[in-house]
Amino acid sequence: MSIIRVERHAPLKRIGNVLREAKSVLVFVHVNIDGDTIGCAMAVTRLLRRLGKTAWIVLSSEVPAYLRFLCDDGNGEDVAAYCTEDPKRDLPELYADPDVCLAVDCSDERRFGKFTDLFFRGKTIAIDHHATNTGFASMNHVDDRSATGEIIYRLFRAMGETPAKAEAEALYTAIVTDTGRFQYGSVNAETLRITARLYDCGIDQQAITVNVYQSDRPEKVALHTRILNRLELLEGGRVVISTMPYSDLAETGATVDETEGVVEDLRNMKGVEVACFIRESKEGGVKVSLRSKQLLDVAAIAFENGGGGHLRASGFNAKTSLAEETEHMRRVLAAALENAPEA
Ligand SMILES: [Mn+2]
Repeated sequence: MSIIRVERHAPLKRIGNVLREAKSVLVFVHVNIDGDTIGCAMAVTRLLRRLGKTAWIVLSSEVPAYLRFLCDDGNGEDVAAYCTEDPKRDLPELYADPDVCLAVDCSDERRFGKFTDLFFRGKTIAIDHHATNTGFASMNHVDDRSATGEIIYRLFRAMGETPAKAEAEALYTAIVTDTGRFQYGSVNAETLRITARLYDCGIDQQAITVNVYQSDRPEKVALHTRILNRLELLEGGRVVISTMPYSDLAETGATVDETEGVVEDLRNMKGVEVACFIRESKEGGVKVSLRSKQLLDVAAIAFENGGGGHLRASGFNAKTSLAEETEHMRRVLAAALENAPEA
């Protein structure tokens, strides 16, 4: 009988030692890339290269336009200098035999998209903050913090490293995006202490704000206008649902990552407890995003439907049609509200 040892709370110091001993590291991000996953990946990749390692980020989906500045070394947004979408072609030796495969902000191995098999070729490490994390790596460090960016900062410190400016900016981006600009209940004094340390590293917070929050394309605004126009209030205004047929993208010229932020806008309405955004996928089927305000555990709802996430922010994919899933979610959310605790 073989014993597979899985560690859920591997100390960051030991993870740091494994990274220090490695010659090559592949860093894995989750599909539907957000600021936390790519911010962590860029911070750690920059650090590893600074320490003389070969380090690359494996992309299973595109880096959204608003996050590409993280790969800018003063010569433009050079994603290809840090990331590969085809490691077999671009990094044949590393593809065949990586020392370490490190996943950041990924709750399970399905989050790598098509690269699940590649991940398990190296010594596997996962650093994550999702309560629904399955402990899929051989060394896992799962900590219920506001952003995986907080944990990666702590990894730097455990390794005795102070983030360089670009590394600190990547970590700040991870934290500011995953906390909804420091608004979520997951934010605490430690989040702000770590953020203060990142300021001490010389980050250009204004430049990050412009890149992340003040660079929307007109096509994105047109897409959000459509989605918001389609919203439906249910359960006395406590539930809001909106949808996006895949054809919206071609008709507005927007890209799929430009749906970012719309479900939070839906939740912003007074009286809404839970917001649900359902979009058609290119491959068929739908992606459902859920955000709650104060009462509902949307991680549980997502988990029951094969997805995962956080107490107030979660999602899942389904093979249903847009109309079927909308009807399904009307029922699921009405029932969940009925069982929710009182405000
Ligand atoms: Mn995250």
